[in-house]
Amino acid sequence: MKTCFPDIPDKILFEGPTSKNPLAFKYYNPSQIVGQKIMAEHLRFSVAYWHTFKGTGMDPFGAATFRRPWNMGKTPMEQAENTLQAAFEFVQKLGVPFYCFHDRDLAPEGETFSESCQNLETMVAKAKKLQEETGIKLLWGTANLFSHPRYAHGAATNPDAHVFAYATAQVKHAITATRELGGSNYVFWGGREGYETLLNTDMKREQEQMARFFHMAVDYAKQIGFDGQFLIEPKPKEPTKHQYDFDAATVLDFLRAYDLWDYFKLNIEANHATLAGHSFEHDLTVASLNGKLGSIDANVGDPLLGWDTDQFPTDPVMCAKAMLVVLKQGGIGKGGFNFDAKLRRGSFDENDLFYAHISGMDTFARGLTAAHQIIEDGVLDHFIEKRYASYGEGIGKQIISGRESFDSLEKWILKKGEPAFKSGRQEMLENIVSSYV
Ligand code: XUL
Ligand code: CO
Repeated sequence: MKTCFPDIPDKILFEGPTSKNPLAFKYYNPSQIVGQKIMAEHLRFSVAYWHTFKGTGMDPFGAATFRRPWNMGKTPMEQAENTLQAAFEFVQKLGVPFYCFHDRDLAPEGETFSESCQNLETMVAKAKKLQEETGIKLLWGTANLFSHPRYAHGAATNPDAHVFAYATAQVKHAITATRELGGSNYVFWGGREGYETLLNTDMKREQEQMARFFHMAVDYAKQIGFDGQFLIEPKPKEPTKHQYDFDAATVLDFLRAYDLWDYFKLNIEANHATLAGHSFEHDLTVASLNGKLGSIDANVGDPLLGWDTDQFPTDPVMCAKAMLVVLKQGGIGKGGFNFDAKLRRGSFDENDLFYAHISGMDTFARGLTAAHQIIEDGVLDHFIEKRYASYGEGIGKQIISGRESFDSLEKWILKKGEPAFKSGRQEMLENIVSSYV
């Protein structure tokens, strides 16, 4: 097939912050060393197949605006093959090491379950060949358990055992495909695992079913020797009103309660964290301090809109705060930064896909270098250390040692009286962080 991106050079290059070329990186310089690693190894960027190659620009008010040449083949399988070619051309030109897919955007759903599996197998074989030829790797695979009408009431949490069984069979093939392609991770996003009304829902049963489903997935991964990391991606509100995987804290509690702790980490998505009423760095921190930050879906919501707009990140301060969390845990490990982000409906040119990814990559690169320097200079760490210094001596040290009680501390207070007032210096610290970006 001929090129899908004729205006784009073979490779998007780093030209530095003074460049005016919109098809060049200003900050993302893959080979630049930041601390112990080069930028490419820190950021492990990935392109999301569903938005970038299968996104249509459709919204509830209007039809598709993206007319991608690769989605115009005669049959669904021909379209899938054209899309795969376009995807590898795009990822290669952008110079990103990874991609991610849902089973149903790599290969179309067939008339029967067997035909769907066959389509997937055919496309996996083709993807494997292109991976070998280009060196591009799979960051993670996943299954689409939310688009088909059979999943209207959920997949693993569906009240109908028949649908539960269908979902497990589908995921079996998605994990197999991910293993076949050497995927570093496999992601579980609940999709419709939640409910609309308790008038028709047994919440306890549904959560138990979800746990059962995860245990079966763990067993299957062991059975076939899949050594990728299992990740759960929390998200509140959408598509169901009450999602069981609401945020990082909710998912961690679920893993503890159902004996799944050792088998899963989290894939934290910025726009999901903010939909849950948290900042991106909050949910990253909740995951990280529990040793569970496995990967990141790099996007951003619109502060004026209350839904999952999945935009490309453009705020380097937000990215610096995120990168502080990642650097402090020693990196993102087997995970990466997957642009689960889409163009606005009016940005319908193929070239817009490049502008968007370049912008997101530059923004994260700025966040990375800023966070690294903030840590090197110890500005925040030093302040935080001083803020808690009272626990390192005197009564604070005693409290930590476990030797104090309500009674003994009351006696101490009766002697010492009121504590001194100490400012948290929030505005000063905010200005310090922006001065590094
Ligand atoms: C949906 C979402 C998904 C997951 C993978 O909001 O983020 O695309 O990342 O299923
Ligand atoms: Co996501």
